[in-house]
Formats: sequence, C-alpha cells, structure tokens
Amino acid sequence: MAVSNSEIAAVLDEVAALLEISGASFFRVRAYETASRVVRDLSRPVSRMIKDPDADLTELPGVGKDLASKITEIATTGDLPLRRELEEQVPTGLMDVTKIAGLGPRKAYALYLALGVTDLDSLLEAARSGKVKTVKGFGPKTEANILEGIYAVKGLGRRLLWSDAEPIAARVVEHMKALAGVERAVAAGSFRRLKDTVGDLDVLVVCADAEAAGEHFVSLPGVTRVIARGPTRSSVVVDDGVQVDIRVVEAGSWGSALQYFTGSQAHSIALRSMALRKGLKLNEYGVFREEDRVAGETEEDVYASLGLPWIAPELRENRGEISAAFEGSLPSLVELRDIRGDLHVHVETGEDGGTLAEIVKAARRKGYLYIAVTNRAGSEADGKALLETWKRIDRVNQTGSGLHVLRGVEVEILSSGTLALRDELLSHADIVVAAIHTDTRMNRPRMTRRVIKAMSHRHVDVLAHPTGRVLGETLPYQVSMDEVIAAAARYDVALELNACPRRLDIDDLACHSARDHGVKIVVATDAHSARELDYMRFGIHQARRGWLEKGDVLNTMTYRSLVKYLRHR
Ligand code: DGT
Ligand code: CA
Ligand code: CA
Repeated sequence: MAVSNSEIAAVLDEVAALLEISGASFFRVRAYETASRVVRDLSRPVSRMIKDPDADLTELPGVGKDLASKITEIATTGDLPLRRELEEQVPTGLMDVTKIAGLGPRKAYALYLALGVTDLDSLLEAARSGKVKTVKGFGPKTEANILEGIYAVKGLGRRLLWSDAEPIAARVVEHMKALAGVERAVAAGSFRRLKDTVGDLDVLVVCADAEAAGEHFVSLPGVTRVIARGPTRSSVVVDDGVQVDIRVVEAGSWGSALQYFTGSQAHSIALRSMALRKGLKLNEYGVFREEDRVAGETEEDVYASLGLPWIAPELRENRGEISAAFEGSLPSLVELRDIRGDLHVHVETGEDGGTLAEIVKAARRKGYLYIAVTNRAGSEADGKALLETWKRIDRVNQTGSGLHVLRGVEVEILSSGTLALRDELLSHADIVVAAIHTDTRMNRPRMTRRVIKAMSHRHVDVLAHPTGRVLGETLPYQVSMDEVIAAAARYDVALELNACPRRLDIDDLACHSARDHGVKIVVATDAHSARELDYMRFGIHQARRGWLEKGDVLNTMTYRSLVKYLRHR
C-alpha cells in the first residue's frame, strides 16, 4: 500500500523532534520541520511523484538532495533508518514527555538536562516537588500546565470506570440470554472481580450451538466493529471504544471456564501450581487427574478439588486469599445490607433547603438509621452557614422521623495541617470529617505531615477521600499511605472509603492495610443529591476487594454504638 503524504510528514516530524531532543542544531531540526510541512501541503501524492521521471523532489521549497532522498526512502519503505537510530539514543519515555501540552521537544530536552527527566513519571515527580518552575524558561504557570497535561494523559487511560462498564455488561448478558439455547451468560474478568476500572469485558456463555451464539453476539446493538469472529470466541467493539470478548463453553466446563476467565491471572497461576503439587492439571476445561476430569461443572467443584472453599471473585488477586482459604481464614466480607447509614452527605444551604428533606427521605427508604450532613467549610467565613444547617438538622431530628441526622462538617485541612474552623465550633459538631481540596500539589513529606497533623486534631473523626484521586482526572496526592494508616491507628481516626465511583478512595490495597492495622473504615458516598446515596454499593465493592468485614466498617454500627464511639474518641 502506498505511503500517504501525511504518513511521510509524520515520520519527518518525529525525526525533527528526536533531533531536537538529542540537541541537534537549530538548522537541521528546522529543515525536517519545513520538509514535513511542504509534504503535508502537497496536492500530489509523493508516492506517485517518485515514480514520475518528470517530477523532481528537489524542486520543492526547502528540499535539497539529501532530504529528497530521505523523503523517497520514507515514501518507499514507510520509515527511515535515521529515525530508528535516533529513537535508540533517546530515552523512550522522553518522547512521551514531548507530547504533554505546553512542552515540546526543546523544553523536554531542557528538563532532561536540568532535572534528569526521562519519562512521564520523573516529570510528574519534578513538577510536583516544584523543581520544574526553577528551570530557566519555565515558570509556575508552565509547571501547573504540565501537571494538568500529565493528569490528562495518565489517570484512566483507556480503561472504563466499573460503574460505566456495568450497563454495557448488563446489555450484553441480556442480549445473549435472549437467544434460545443459551443456558448461562455472565460477565467475568475484572468486571466480576469488581475492580474499580475495567479494561475490557469478558463474557462467558453456555450454549450447545456455539456457532449460533457467536452469530448472535456480533449482532448485539451498538457494535461498531467486529475484531474477531471464531467458532467459540469472538471480540467486538461497542459504543466506539469498549471491547467485549465472548467465549462459548459447554455446560461441563462452566465452572472451570468461569474461574479461568474471572482471573485474575495471578490468582489462576497460583491455583494451577497448587494443582500441580497435588498431581492435578487445571485449565479452562476442567480439573484433570491424568485423563479424567475430576471437576469443572461449577466453580465450587473446581476449588473443592484443590481442597479449598470457594473464593469470592473480588478477592482473587493472589494477595494471600489462597492461603487464607486453605487455612479456613477467609474474611467474611462486608455486604451492602450491613450498612446502617451514610456519614458523608452534602445538602444545599438556604431557606427551604430542598435537598435535606429529599436526602432524609431517601435515606429512610434505604432503611438507614442515620446520616451525617457534612457540608464543606473552607474557612471561618463558612461557620455561619454551617450553624444554620445544623439548626435545620435539629428541626428535622425533632420531628422524630426515626432517622438520626448527625450535625457534621467536612472541614478543610489548610496547607499547614491546621483546620479551617476554630475548635470551639468543631466541638459542637457530632462528627468532623477532614479533607483536602486545595493546595494539593505538595511533595510527599510535606503532604504527609499536613495530613497527619490534621488527624492528630482531637476533633477530627474521619479523614475523607485520603488520596484525592479522581479516576481519569486527578492522580492521588503525593502522600505516604503507610504513614497515614499508622497515624490513623495512633490517633484513632477513621479513614473514609469514598464510594463515588470516580473516587473509590482509599483503594483496595489501602483498605487491606488499614484493616491489618486495626483502623476503622467509613464507607460513605459524598452524595450531593438523594440519588447519589446509591453510590454506596460501589464503595462496598471496593471494601470487599480490600478484605473488609462488617466489624471493620464504622457505619455498620447501630446508632447508639456509633454515638458512643464518637463521644469516647
Ligand atoms: P482488564 O480487562 O484489564 O480489566 O483485566 P482482566 O482481568 O479482565 O483481564 P483480561 O480481559 O485480559 O482477561 C480476562 C481473564 O482471562 C483474566 O482475568 C484471566 C484470564 N486470562 C487472560 N489471559 C490469561 C493468561 O495468559 N493466563 C491465564 N492464566 N489467564 C488469563
Ligand atoms: Ca477484561
Ligand atoms: Ca479480555
């Protein structure tokens, strides 16, 4: 296939960027940039010109003999040895750096020389610690732009939030179940493991007629591309970007296939070596001793054949669940129905305060015993509105609705680690949630000190969204979670697991570690509307991935125990 002009121009651009990064002369870089522009703007395809004896590339503006032969080479082969050579010399990550908005090759190279920036991670480190703005030609504004650019590039990448994957998974499963002969259909993979983000969906189906199932699958509404179509496996892209893989298996292999495609890969590998030690072979078709299939119909059988109880998918990450299962010490995971209330909820301020009434109603409908209204206070100036909200709460409590509304606050942790409200005011709150929303780009030691100082404050009960991450938008603050968890244990402060599906902060690993240190977790929605109280279930997913049991979660307590706990702190 002929190499297009824009493809040729792209190679020339890349050579220019690589030359610039490696410190080549301004004139040499400029020559490639100019050539790229000229080729891009040409009305005739270069691939045809080079076959035309009457055409001469050197007649193009800015193109001499050397460049003409390079362009010819690209047009013929699609690449240039010079580009490959340069690519070898330049740290690969540095090209990623050049693509951050506000940076180009020249600035990337300057950061490489001044700070040793070689990839996005080292750039992030340098920008966060404030070193970038000290380099000649950079200022605080550029530094801020660089951080924004990295956040955009990093974060979620091409992964989906679990909550966004859910309706797609449901659609696929429903579609498959509509086909006669489909006995079962389940979304496995990371989706079934309830991971906060999902790379692609892996749907497993039992159907005697695999061919018909595959045919039916690719007819799913919303399919924008069919990647693969085979007798038992197919892949499509739906909604312009979400990949869905399907596997059709026979009923006798259901359990093994479900185990295999649920993963994680690390969990399955550990299981397989355990099987080998028992003289068994484990694969997606079953568990075999020699040629005999000894298990495979259900997941329970598969685990039982290895001498293990069934392990909940959300634990299958090879983080100790297999030995816990073996010893009979798997956690008894917290469930949504264990939750007795929501301890991080925002309501509108002002006279009628519509959302307070709605939220109270919705919380009662959920069967909650309590909620905490925790409006934000960023400075002393917010004290007045807070007192008014508390008065409205008192009135709601006087109506004796059966739901206890706690007078709370989400108080800002200032840069120094002190709180934005005076102690006197905080002492009147039923619950104090502390959080950071401002000045989030501190280096790790400073940020860690700031958070721990706030936790040491005698009125602080809960540290909200402790890392500040927003999936796909904002990377976590630079903060040592190990030290924060140790401090939470020391000061008896609970850590929030923010259930908003874009946050899910703290993550599963931190939950696990908190539990190991005896730190209590509050699973809370941070709802700003009655509807957002429903986020609770996403928080429970993450809590379960973090091995949390009912007793690890503060808001599984009855109202009386909670009040007692909050008073005795
Ligand atoms: P994702 O899609 O990136 O969120 O993560 P997963 O876990 O869904 O991974 P995916 O879609 O690549 O594969 C689905 C499952 O299939 C995975 O959890 C385990 C299984 N699997 C895939 N490739 C392998 C493999 O090479 N070895 C083993 N043991 N299992 C695999
Ligand atoms: Ca997957
Ligand atoms: Ca997959």
